[in-house]
Amino acid sequence: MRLTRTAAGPGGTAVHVQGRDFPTNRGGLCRKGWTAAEVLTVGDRLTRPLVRDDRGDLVPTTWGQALDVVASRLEGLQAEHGPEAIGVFGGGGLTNEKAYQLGKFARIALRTSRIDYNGRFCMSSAAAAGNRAFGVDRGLPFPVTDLDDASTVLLLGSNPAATMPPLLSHLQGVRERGGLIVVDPRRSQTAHLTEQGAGIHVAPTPGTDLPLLLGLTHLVLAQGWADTAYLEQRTDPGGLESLRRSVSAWWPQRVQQVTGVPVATLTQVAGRLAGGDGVYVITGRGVEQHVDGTDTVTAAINLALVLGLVGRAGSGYGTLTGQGNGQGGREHGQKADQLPGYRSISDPAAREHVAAVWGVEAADLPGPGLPAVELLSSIGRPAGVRGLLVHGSNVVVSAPDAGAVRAALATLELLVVSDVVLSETAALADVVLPVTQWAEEEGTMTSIEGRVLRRRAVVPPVGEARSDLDVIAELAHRLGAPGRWSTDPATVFDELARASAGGIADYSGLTHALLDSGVAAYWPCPAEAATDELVGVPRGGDVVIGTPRLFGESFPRPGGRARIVPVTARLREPLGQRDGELTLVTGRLLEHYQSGAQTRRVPELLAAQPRLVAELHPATASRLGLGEGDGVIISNARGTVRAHLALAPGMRLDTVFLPFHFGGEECANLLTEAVADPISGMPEFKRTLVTVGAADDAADDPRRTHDDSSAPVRQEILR
Ligand SMILES: Nc1nc2c(c(=O)[nH]1)N[C@H]1C(S)=C(S)[C@@H](COP(=O)(O)OP(=O)(O)OC[C@H]3O[C@@H](n4cnc5c(=O)[nH]c(N)nc54)[C@H](O)[C@@H]3O)O[C@H]1N2
Ligand SMILES: Nc1nc2c(c(=O)[nH]1)N[C@H]1C(S)=C(S)[C@@H](COP(=O)(O)OP(=O)(O)OC[C@H]3O[C@@H](n4cnc5c(=O)[nH]c(N)nc54)[C@H](O)[C@@H]3O)O[C@H]1N2
Ligand SMILES: [Mo]
Repeated sequence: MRLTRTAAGPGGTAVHVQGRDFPTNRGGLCRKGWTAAEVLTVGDRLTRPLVRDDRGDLVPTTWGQALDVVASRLEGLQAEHGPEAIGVFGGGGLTNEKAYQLGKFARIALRTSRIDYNGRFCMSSAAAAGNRAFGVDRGLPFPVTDLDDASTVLLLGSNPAATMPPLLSHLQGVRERGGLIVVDPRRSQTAHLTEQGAGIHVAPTPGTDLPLLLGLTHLVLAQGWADTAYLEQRTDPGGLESLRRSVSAWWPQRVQQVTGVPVATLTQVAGRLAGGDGVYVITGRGVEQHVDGTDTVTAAINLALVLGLVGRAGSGYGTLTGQGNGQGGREHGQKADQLPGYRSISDPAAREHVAAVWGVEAADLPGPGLPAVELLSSIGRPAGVRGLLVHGSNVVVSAPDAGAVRAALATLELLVVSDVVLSETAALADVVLPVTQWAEEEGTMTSIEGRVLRRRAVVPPVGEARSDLDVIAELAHRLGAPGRWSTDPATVFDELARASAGGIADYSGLTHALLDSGVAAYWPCPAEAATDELVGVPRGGDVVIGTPRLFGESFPRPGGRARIVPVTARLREPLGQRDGELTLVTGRLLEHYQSGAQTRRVPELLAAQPRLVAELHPATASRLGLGEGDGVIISNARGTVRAHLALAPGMRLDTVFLPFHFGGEECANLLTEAVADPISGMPEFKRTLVTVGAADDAADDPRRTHDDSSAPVRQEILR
């Protein structure tokens, strides 16, 4: 069945969203996908540049004036305080072309090292763990369709029933075979489906996945289930011994004590993992967004390596990518420490190569900058940024300790936000630039499986909206930047491909034209792969080029072997809850996307989830004297959030769940702490201590339940 969805498009053009029959989604879309056309035409879509006037209002202006203001203030700030006074904040929703151009713009037009992006909140711990173990970070090193035949999947901290419904069809088989094991402190929709399918739901104390994984590895080793032949052949020498030492203290009873997971469950899970072919270990944000996220993912990888799963056909380790271009967004240089092609900005050879493509001297490229949390908290500090350009993130809602972020942004001397709507962050800006989005522009995105996909324009841009590529080029010209600044996505892609040549994420064999011809291209896809030695393996009618499966022969590390990095668990005081405190776990709802900037503007989605709902176990609620639907306040030293209560028997007694999709007083990140994993820079979104209590009556006033931060902007000027 082909379903069609229609929405009146800009200028009356109707945009139809149709589920394309594609190997990853098989014609299916999630609810956000079906309503995606409506995001193009939301009532308050930004259509003209806005500049803040003397009275503090954002008023419409021309592109020429807005860009002149931005360029002259950037120059002024840099003349006074040096290049590092300007920061750039990108997004994993940007196309590959935009992400590439933004990284280049920061380094050679602004000459600042201060660039990072929201992927730091999203993929960075799994990326860091993958890099150090395998020498490469590609979400799934195998096509997603490989999961169809799995016999056992250990899914750690991921809730695809809400966050990636099309993926569920690939887990359908393993679920029916009773082989799905979901690790999540709450009974998420995915955990619920798992239990229905006779799989296992493991509900550890939040933030104890690392000891849990060390405990599973301990059991595997103790039972003699390690694949020693694989370890000998495919991993660095000495790895097994160091691993054995690092897990030796994690005997099952101790793991039970720390994680709350019964010994019998641990034994059952370890047995399933070791029990045959078709075994996968997969991580999601639930285990990654912690101060020990990199080590936790490393422990998951070690478990997969000990079992000999990685690089063996029909088994493996992977992480489920987040945003639309979560994968491609982390390859082309918007990361603080990165140059295009997933190269390191600290590597002299990489600097030489990329500088040559950009037409500058390697010595002129800045070094590594600050990861997102540090970048934001540098604002207002002596060497901190004084001006910030934001492309594709709504940090006022999505960054940890959002109250402090809002206060810091207010002290900036210049905040420029390019967005499609007046997000909570854009509402604070000095200059707001209206940009084009998905169906209005050409470009490429890279999927969870490392497949490079073309995104095509089907409707003209709304109003005066322009691509981020135009914004970047116009500013680069005004700043007198060296190099070429094309606004044509195909030309930018060609340059990206050259810059990536020889890098880890090598796109040099690809062009828009080649991708348009319908090939299924997986990176690394070097020039040779696309021309002389094009390996045409038919798959679903497509020609496959590049590398659909990594690690079959070797790992891209010195010696070609994977590395077992022994990790240990610091005891993180799961018992640190004082009287009355609960652990706040945050996550996602099916109907909303991220900060909600887009989905809260789609009536169907807002109607389905209009306000912040806190989930609490009925026994905990009754202990606190609270009932279904009650107004509650959730607070800690950083902030206070208002929500309404839903009784959820699938919650642990010691936790409360909040989605982070709402702004204003309903913003879960008012409570989270700006602490980050020291290796990856990923913030601790999934474990925060809070107290929950009844709200006063005023909280039930419906007028208070929605963020109103865009109110100062006169609606008529947005037409
Ligand atoms: N509907 C919807 N879909 C989305 C998004 C969205 O905003 N809305 N965002 C996209 C993006 S950017 C991303 S990154 C992905 C994220 O996709 P997921 O990783 O599935 O997302 P989350 O809901 O953040 O977290 C998953 C689960 O982790 C659990 N969890 C919390 N703390 C812990 C813990 O300590 N240990 C364990 N084991 N689990 C824990 C939560 O209860 C939650 O059910 O989704 C993508 N898809
Ligand atoms: N408590 C808590 N907080 C979290 C998380 C969590 O699990 N718990 N998850 C984290 C994760 S995984 C993520 S990915 C972040 C995401 O959080 P954000 O970075 O805030 O992501 P979005 O809400 O998608 O914001 C993207 C913005 O870019 C705009 N936009 C869309 N397309 C374009 C474009 O082409 N160009 C430009 N310039 N703008 C565009 C959108 O309108 C929107 O305002 O949140 C993080 N925050
Ligand atoms: Mo994400």
